[in-house]
Parts: sequence; C-alpha cells; structure tokens
Amino acid sequence: MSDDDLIDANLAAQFAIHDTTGDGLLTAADFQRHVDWATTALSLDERRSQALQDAYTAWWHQIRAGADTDADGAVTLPEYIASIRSGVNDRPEYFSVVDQVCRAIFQSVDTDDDGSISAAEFARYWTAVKIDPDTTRTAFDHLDTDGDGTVSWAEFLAGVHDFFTSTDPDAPGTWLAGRPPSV
Ligand SMILES: [Ca+2]
Ligand SMILES: [Ca+2]
Ligand SMILES: [Ca+2]
Repeated sequence: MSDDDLIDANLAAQFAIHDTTGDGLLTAADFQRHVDWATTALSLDERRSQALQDAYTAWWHQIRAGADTDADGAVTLPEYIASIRSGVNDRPEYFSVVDQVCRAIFQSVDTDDDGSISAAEFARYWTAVKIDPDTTRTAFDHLDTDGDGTVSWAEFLAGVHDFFTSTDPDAPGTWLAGRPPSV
C-alpha cells in the first residue's frame, strides 16, 4: 500500500464516521447530528455544547469550501479526497480549525475535567457518536502513547494530526477509526 493509499483509507474512514446517514454524502445535517448526539448522550453543559457546535460548524464550512467543487451543498468521498490531495490541509488555517474541533471534542470527552481522557470517558463519547466499540478500545490504546492509561491533550492532538497526514500505518492516530487497512 502506498503512502497516498493509507491517507486515502484514513480519509475514507473519517468520511464514514461523519456520514451519519451512510448515503455517501457529507452535508451540514451530518455534522449537526454529531453535535446533537454528543450533547444529548453526554448531557453536555452549555459551554461544552456551544464549543462543539461552533467547532463543527467551522469544520463543515471549511470542508465544504475546499471540497464541494460542484457546489451542491454535499461533499462526496472523491470530492473530499481530491480536496485533501490538492493541499488544502497544507494551509495553517486548515489545522487551526481541526485543532478547534479537537479542543471542543477533548473538553466534551473529559467529563470529569481532570485534563485527560480515561478509557471510560473515551468509550462514552465514541459510543455517543455511534463508533463501533471494538474500534474505540483499539483507538484508545494506540492514542495512549506513554501507556499511562489516559490520553492527554498532547496525545490526542498528535493522534488526530496523524490521522489526517501520516503515511505510517504504525502511527498512533492512524488507528483512530480502527485497524489501518495495511496492518
Ligand atoms: Ca458536492
Ligand atoms: Ca478525564
Ligand atoms: Ca497517556
């Protein structure tokens, strides 16, 4: 598997997680559903829920601006992959939005506010957004690179950046959506 194939596989996995209706299209409604699922399932307070809402709205606008080349309000997987391949994620502002999303998710996952994510907290969130439980445990174990049983902010952010950009199947973040296809 080539480097690009691994990135494409990660992008396809990311796409599948966000395509809540499984219709092969990302739309504003998919992103809204993620925010609603997390807010309801975790009984998020106003601060967390709003941060998640703002981050997902910014994220969707960014994805759509870069990828919805036929301007029909929906992004297909080929459109998504083409936009990343064209280098939209080489721009610093791309990762500033991704980091805003990470921060909002991290705060929502860290329900006891101790600054790190426990396995239970991680499982609760990933379940809330309907990600397969087997994937959840695998992802957590890989993200916890220092093996202390929790995922720190630095571990989380590094993992998400891997997921977007790494060409190494062993990189912790490439496991975020489960087993990388080449392993
Ligand atoms: Ca489109
Ligand atoms: Ca915590
Ligand atoms: Ca750790």
